[in-house]
Amino acid sequence: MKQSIRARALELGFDAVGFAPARASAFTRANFSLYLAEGRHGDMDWMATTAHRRADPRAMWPGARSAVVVGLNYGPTDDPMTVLSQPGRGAISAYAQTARDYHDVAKKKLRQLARWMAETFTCEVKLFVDTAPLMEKPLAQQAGVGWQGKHSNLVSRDFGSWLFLGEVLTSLALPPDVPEADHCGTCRKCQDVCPTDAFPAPYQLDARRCIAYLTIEHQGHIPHEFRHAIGNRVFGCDDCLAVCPWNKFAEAAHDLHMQPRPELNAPALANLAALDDAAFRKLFAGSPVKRLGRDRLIRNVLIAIGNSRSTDLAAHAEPHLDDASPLVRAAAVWALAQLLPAPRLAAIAAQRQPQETDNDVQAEWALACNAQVGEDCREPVTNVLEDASDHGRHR
Ligand code: B12
Ligand code: SF4
Ligand code: SF4
Repeated sequence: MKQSIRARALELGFDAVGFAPARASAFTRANFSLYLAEGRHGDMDWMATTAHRRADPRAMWPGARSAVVVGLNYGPTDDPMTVLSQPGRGAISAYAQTARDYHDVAKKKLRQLARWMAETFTCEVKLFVDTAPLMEKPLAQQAGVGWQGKHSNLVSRDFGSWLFLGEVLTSLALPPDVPEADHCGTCRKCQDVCPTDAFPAPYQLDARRCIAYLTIEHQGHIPHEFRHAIGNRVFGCDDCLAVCPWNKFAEAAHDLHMQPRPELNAPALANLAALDDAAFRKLFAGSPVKRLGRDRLIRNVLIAIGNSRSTDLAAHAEPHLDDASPLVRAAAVWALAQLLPAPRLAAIAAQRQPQETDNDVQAEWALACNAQVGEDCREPVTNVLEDASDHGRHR
């Protein structure tokens, strides 16, 4: 039975398949409780509200006996970190550059697998990809698909960091595969590369500090503490995944839907800043970026513009002082404060600040205007002006 399920899953285009009992270990449950108790989930309230079901697959579905865990390879063709040294461009995480949203691609294949299992073995099935209250990574480790590395994501010996996960839970009692062992050893590359120091300890992530959380999940203003570290990352972050030495075994994705779309690879910040709602929807149709919404993307783009050290890009930030969204206006104020000399900023503030009705944006203006000229963040702007050939200095 297992062999034919595995064969069917591979035939449908999944790259990895494993089997595990449909339950979470006491260790996993304890770690999840600690995560919530420490508030590491930030404003992802849905993690806490579904905690009971999320902590154990059987709390969600008491009839579940086994999990068929699948992995879909989205191995990028280029190093996702190359764009980080191109400050006039936005870094979109590799998982969001694919031709189609992995949720849709994996769900379609999982639906076919689940239906086939139900018909062939007369069993009950439920399928999951990412958004359901199920802890997918520990389950995938139990199923032998990989191990949870020190960055907390699943690492595969065959595909490195680049596997999406999905599952079919079933009422069938299938013999489990051998869980994968930890192969991190003494390596700590992922911990060391993290720009925001988001790992309180190896294997543990404080999502509130993670750029993926700040740029994708966080609804409000991006905390000042992290704005410089975000650099030009406008959607997600791949750094801890990209540096993993196990990627030397990774292969570029072969599923056509997992191929990168060129227009989402390092788009110019100036073009992103110009997107209105309709253009945003068009560009990101079929991409996970669409769920972010135009306002939060522009918020992120303005942070990246502020970090660009390019005075040319200030012209693309300034129109956003009139944006309908306070989230966008606040980020525009911050971006201009990073790029413009103090007298120019003061002149704009004199025009705009009195009309501003939102308290948060007012606070942003106050901070921007009180900041001392010569502060770290402004010094390089002066350098750029002195050396006009040096457009877009690296962070
Ligand atoms: C919430 C969430 C996020 C949050 C929080 C991530 C997190 N680590 O908690 C944010 C927004 C930050 C995020 C970011 C990303 N995510 Co995400 N995310 C999820 C989601 C929905 C839930 C994860 C979860 O349950 N977290 C709760 C914590 C407590 O669980 P945990 O991370 O497994 O933590 C374990 C370890 O801490 C471990 N532990 C603790 N101490 C110790 C000590 C030792 C010795 C050991 C061995 C273990 C250990 O125990 C905990 C429980 O198992 C899953 C999908 C799902 N339903 O599972 C996708 C998922 C994890 N995300 C995914 C991806 C791709 C990403 C990003 C790479 C996207 C990007 N490029 O921007 C980043 C990676 C950031 C990172 N380093 O984790 C993929 C990962 C695929 C994979 N190969 O693992 C998933 C599985 C989605 C999918 N279906 O493919 N994500
Ligand atoms: S995704 Fe980026 S910010 Fe988040 S933990 Fe990894 S390296 Fe740090
Ligand atoms: S970078 Fe090193 S420590 Fe981090 S997951 Fe990969 S092997 Fe483990």
